Amino acid sequence: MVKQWIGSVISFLFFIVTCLALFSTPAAAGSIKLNYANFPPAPTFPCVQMERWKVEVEKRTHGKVMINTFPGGTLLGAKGMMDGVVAGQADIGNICMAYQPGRFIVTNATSLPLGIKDAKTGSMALLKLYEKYKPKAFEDVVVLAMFTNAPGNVMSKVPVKSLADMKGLDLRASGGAAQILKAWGANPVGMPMPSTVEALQKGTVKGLFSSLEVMKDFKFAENCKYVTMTETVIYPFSVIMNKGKWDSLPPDVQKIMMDLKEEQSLWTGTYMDEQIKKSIAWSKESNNVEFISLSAAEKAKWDGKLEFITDKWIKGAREKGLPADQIIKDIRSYIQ
Ligand code: 3IO
Repeated sequence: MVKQWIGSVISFLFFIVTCLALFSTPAAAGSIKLNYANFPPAPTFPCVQMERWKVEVEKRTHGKVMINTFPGGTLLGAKGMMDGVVAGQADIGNICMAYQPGRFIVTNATSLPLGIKDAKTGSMALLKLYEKYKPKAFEDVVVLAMFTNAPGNVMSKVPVKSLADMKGLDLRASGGAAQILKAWGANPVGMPMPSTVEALQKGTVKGLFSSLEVMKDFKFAENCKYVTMTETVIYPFSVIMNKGKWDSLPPDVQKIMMDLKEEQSLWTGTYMDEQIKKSIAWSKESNNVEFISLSAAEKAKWDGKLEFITDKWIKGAREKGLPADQIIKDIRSYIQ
């Protein structure tokens, strides 16, 4: 009796397992294909993080999702990225929010001169800010990651040692960083990072204001033999997905991507901070770049010129009905 009963239980279990195997076979490998657009060249950090995300997603979905990556603006360029992803020209895209400053008011508050010390801190603060406020600017897309570059320094063809040297100097920057250059008396020239290569070669600009990994990744050290250490202001980035495409994904894939969001953001900030160190060493060794530090007194003068910028942002954001003071308070507490 008992033996017979155990026998039927075993055959029943066997039946269940067979059914599961037959009916829940995962979708065929590569059955979901996603296009991921990026604007700068493949060796730069936004594209390195893109390749890392691709590998992780393909691994964690066991190949059910395959990502086709398009670096170097081959699918969408810097300025058309957001609208291109909303329209579905690419499924996924990487945006630099500084290229459309009026569009990303809340998240661009991270590029005020608030003293973010590195990319890891900036990336986590940006992601937290996004998660708390879920800004309207992102309502047509799904956010897959948020990160920042490291604080900006002046890379130039001429030495910059004082505010007098900055006066009227044509330096490339965008968004919040451009406002800071202007406050220092320089002449900010707005353009996305990839256009800077030609602008420097032609002499349209005398340098740029951004994170130092570009000295190596874009070989700017060949043109810019001087770096002035200002360690001021980051650029916020986001990886976004077309909403319709997102809705079409199975829940297990969506979960894998959401579980990756914070991890990917942190990975990118950490990677960026590492690249800065390598780029500084490389610039000194291979191109003899001179790194200029401002004296404490000079630095105080530079910082003093920036005090009005945050107040001005608060005033403008308040007028748009945003909780401006709280946003600044939150960023300050996230970056402590
Ligand atoms: C950046 C943009 C593309 C590739 C590498 C980069 N490193 C820093 C940035 C920030 C940026 O977009 C800019 O305009 O300085």
